[in-house]
Amino acid sequence: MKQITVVLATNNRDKVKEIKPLLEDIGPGIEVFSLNDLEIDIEIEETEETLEGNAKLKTDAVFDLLSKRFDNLVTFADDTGLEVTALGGAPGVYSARYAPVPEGTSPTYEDNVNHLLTKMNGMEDRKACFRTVVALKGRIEKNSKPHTFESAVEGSVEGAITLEKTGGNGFGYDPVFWVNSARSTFAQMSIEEKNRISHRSRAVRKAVEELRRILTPKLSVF
Ligand code: ITT
Repeated sequence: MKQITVVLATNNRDKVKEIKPLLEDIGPGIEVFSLNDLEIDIEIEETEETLEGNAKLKTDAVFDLLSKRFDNLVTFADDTGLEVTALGGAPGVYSARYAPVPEGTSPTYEDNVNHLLTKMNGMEDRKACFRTVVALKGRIEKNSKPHTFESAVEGSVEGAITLEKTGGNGFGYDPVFWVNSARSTFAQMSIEEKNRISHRSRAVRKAVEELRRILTPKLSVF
């Protein structure tokens, strides 16, 4: 089987740490790289209003950049949003840019978490949901012909926003995201524990199934 290169179209190293172990068992002959592994510095502006739209922007940009460099290429992007019921679904697609900061700068994880806690001060309804869309775009040789494909899958997890930060692991909003089924915040979990139940792992597992299906050669019927 030909070597297949999967490139994770993200600049977020925390995401890469979670995604890579989930991609290890797609199959033989598959190598997974992050943009950082390939020393690629590309800033992709997230101009769409949906997670799916933004995930596709990322796969499109990285696919265009690398399709000449790799013969059998799959680009893989994750766009994630935290949706808080009492805030009408905010910050949602704007989760990375939630806290107001001076023009030309980006909020840190801590800025965003503090802003969320302030916005929710005194609110009783703390229900929230994390949603991830994983987009795939690739071109591989299948049955001795070039085969191009695009797809998107989603994963989510229900929870609640805590009153204060708890736990030192994870990233982003993890210290304030209480997972009902685990009775703890994501920041109190190891990567392995988070990967058993998270929005991202659910979307990534669906993407892995999709990839296995796409990469399996069709049997000829005589
Ligand atoms: P890329 O676009 O380069 O992938 P990003 O950090 O901009 O990286 P997103 O737009 O998908 O990624 O994520 C929006 C923000 O949501 C992110 O910056 C974190 O603050 C938060 N976030 C994403 N996944 C999370 C998770 O699993 N746990 C906690 N917070 C998360």
